[in-house]
Amino acid sequence: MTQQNTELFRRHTGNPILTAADWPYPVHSVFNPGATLLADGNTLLLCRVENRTGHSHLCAARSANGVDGWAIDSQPTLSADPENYPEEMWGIEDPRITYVPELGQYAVVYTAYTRDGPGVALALTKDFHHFERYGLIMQPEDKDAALLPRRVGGHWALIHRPVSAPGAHMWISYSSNLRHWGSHKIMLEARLGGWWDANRIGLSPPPIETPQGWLVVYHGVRQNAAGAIYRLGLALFDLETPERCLMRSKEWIFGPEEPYEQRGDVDNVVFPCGYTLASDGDTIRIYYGAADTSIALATGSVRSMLEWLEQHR
Ligand code: BMA
Repeated sequence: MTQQNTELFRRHTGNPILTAADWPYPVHSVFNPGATLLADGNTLLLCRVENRTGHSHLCAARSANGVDGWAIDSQPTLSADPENYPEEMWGIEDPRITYVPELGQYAVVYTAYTRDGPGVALALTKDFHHFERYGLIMQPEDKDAALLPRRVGGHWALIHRPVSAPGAHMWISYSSNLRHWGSHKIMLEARLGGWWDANRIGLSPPPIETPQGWLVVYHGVRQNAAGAIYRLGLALFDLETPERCLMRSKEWIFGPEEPYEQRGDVDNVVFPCGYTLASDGDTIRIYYGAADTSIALATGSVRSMLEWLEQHR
């Protein structure tokens, strides 16, 4: 089984591809990047960067091949702005990027770290230099959110992960204006007991639109005596009714195995917030935070992910 799973995603041999040492200004750690392919063909990563205050901001890194030669912004690209957005008082984290053709803009959905815990914030941008902030769109405690790239049934759709006792599940909500959200539906529940994805799950990168449905890579958090282990699983959702789950994997597809994933500020974490899809429509590059310390890359195939899900549902 492990062998099969290893084949689903191939880690880049040069991992981690980005670390704090690559940054043009002093930072403590870089992880959990959102990702997108820009119109000029460059890969853009919007990285979560933590400095020695312990708070995070977002910083863009661009590369022609998506692997190396990163041009990193010389200062923070998007910083917390607690004077105008008090909900960002403890920083901003974990961006998910969706290109929205109808708006001709990228939607960046990120975590605003409020006094009452994480909430979901939205900003739109055309160029990752100027941002139009919408502020908090889901109150705490809520995170792990991404916008779908197009309307569903005439409405925008946001996947997110509110926390409620005793569990944390994936939800989807709808809006006509990106500001006011309703028609909340549960999308995927954390399992119970001994499962790898018991009690706490969340969306990882934005969903991948395929002819078979929205393919979702989600994370499951397994608590054990030594702490938590963050691993990834797959689920498929109906294209026009995305709260309808068509298939869900029993096993995880990717977990911390390499030293840079197992040891860091937070041990045993693989946490992707973004991917890019090659022009063949199949080759997928997943960019992930490793142990809340550095950024790593793994490559896979959407077709193989769908086949694997069919076999392991
Ligand atoms: C999650 C998020 C991520 C982080 C992970 C492991 O809850 O806060 O930003 O990578 O925990 O610490």
